[in-house]
Order: sequence, then C-alpha cells, then structure tokens
Amino acid sequence: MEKTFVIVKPDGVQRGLIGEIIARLERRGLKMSAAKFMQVSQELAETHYGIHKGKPFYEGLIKYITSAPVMAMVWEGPNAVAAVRQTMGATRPTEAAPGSVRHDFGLEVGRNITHASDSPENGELEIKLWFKPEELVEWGRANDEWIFE
Ligand code: DAT
Ligand code: MG
Repeated sequence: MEKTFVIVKPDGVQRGLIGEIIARLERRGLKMSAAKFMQVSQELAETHYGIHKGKPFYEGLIKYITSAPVMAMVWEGPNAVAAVRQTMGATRPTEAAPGSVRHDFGLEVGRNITHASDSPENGELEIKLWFKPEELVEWGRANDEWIFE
C-alpha cells in the first residue's frame, strides 16, 4: 500500500500540535508505519530541501526546519500521498482549504506547520532519507478491512 512521509515542523511541535495532526491522520483512516521525534541536522535539511536550493526562501527554510525538534513520520493507506497533502492543505496557509491543517492553524508560508511528500516517488525517496528500513513497522490493524476496501 502507498506510503508517504510527513513532518510536524518545529512550529507545530512548539505549538503543541503533534497530537492534533496525528489525530487527524488517524481519524482519516491512515495507518502509522513509523515515527521519530528528532532534531534535524543541517546536512539532512539540505538534502531534504535540495530541490529548493537557490530559491529566495531556501536559507530561511533550512533555518526554520533545523530551529527546534520535529516529529518525522511515515503514514500508509490507499492514495496516502494525495490524502495527506489534502489533510495538510496548500503550501500557503491563506490558500489552504478550510478544514485543512495549514488553514486551521497557519497564516504564513514560512510557518506552515507540516511537510508531506508530493508524489509516491518522492515519498519513497524521503522515507529512505529519514528512516532506516528496520524503523518501518508492518502491522495489521484490527479495523483495516473497514477502512481499506
Ligand atoms: P510544500 O511544503 O507544500 O510541499 P514546497 O515543496 O513548494 O511546498 O516548499 C517547501 C517549503 O518551502 C514550504 O512548505 C514552505 C517553503 N516555501 C515554499 N514556497 C515559499 C515561498 N514562496 N516563500 C517562502 N517559503 C516558501
Ligand atoms: Mg514539497
């Protein structure tokens, strides 16, 4: 089943939103595969956001993601990438759909609370970058058959 990589960014952690965000993903029916609370190194930040290198917001983005601990997670489900992007909302909180995390808790693009992979291919790359294979847990959830068709 499809997996996607999610971060509760430093602002989400500092604001006590880890539980809120996990609750929304759980309530949606997505299944957690891995999670770790961690400080992001400069090197990991630069690799993760390598695609944005050279853009005007790059330096600020690296400073932001390394400024305090994050909650890094892997979530699984049918169309997990699209489902999680939808739950998080558009990159700019003022363009995010009402009811999404970025709408409900955010105002500024540089404090948009979460990261979520933007394609299944990038999801796989990001999971490999952030987690060792043995940190991913394959498990049967009691209500899987009532959520996954
Ligand atoms: P997303 O996080 O929705 O996948 P992205 O990959 O385009 O968005 O950009 C990564 C992060 O960089 C984004 O969450 C916030 C920041 N960012 C993007 N565009 C920005 C901009 N124009 N000004 C400031 N920060 C920006
Ligand atoms: Mg992105």
